[in-house]
Amino acid sequence: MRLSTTTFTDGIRHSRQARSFNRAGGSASPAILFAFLLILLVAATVILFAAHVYPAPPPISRDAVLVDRQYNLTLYATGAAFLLAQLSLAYAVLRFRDRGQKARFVRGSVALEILWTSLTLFIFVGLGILGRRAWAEVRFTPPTSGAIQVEATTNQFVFTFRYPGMDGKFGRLDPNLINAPAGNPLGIDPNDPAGGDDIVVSELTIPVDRPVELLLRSQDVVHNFFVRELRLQQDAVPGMIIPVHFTVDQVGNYDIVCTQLCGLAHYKMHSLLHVVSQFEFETFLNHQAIAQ
Ligand SMILES: [Cu+2]
Repeated sequence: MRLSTTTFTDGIRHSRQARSFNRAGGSASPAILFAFLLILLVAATVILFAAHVYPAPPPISRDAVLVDRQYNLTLYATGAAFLLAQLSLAYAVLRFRDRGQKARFVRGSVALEILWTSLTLFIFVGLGILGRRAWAEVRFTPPTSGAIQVEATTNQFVFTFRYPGMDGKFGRLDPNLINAPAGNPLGIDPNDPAGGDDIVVSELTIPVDRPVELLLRSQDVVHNFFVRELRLQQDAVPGMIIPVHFTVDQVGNYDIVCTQLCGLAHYKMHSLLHVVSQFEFETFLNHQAIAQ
């Protein structure tokens, strides 16, 4: 009995010693595991981007090339910051892991705070200034002379495009006259002579290598005009006419989609952009003028 009591208390003392030894020495495994997972995550992210797993379709305008350039620049700058931050974190986790040492309160460094805050500010403002050309030129500068004007009207859940016709003038619109089943989805006023030759179609046809100015409108909620190959995504807002302009340098057919969640059938709000030769464009206009 005496012997067994001694063995029991000895056992407790030994296990307490073992625990305090562990506490004093810390444990490396959680830190190693965390650092390993972090490096794995960073490597997987870099490989995903570098391998171009989801490549964008080739750009079809000069502005689209500028957007791509800006995108890559932003990706390199933020990618470098991401790599640096995550690898530093992995290093810090390993270097300052629990070795049984006492925790120490660190106030930080004002100089370092100022340095990385101004560096971040400099990089972000710099990227914004560099990106201004790619983004603002399409929207805030007028198109070059001779641009073809096309009006793009959105509503749940269709795109409608209007060409001004031979007179080069759009007819007056009256919301009270909107009647899609009767063939007037835009509400063109029949009493305005400028509207008599307007061409209204559900797909956008434009000539290659000619500047096009698109006037975006919406009849109900906020929609969006997005063509991946143009790298152009612009909201259409009710009550506003939003101009954007571009020049496509490659013949082809491209998808136009709405990227604003505009209602239950948003997923099927879709149209097509046909980029054709100047001759085919004129033929298209003539055919439509006769048909309408
Ligand atoms: Cu929509």
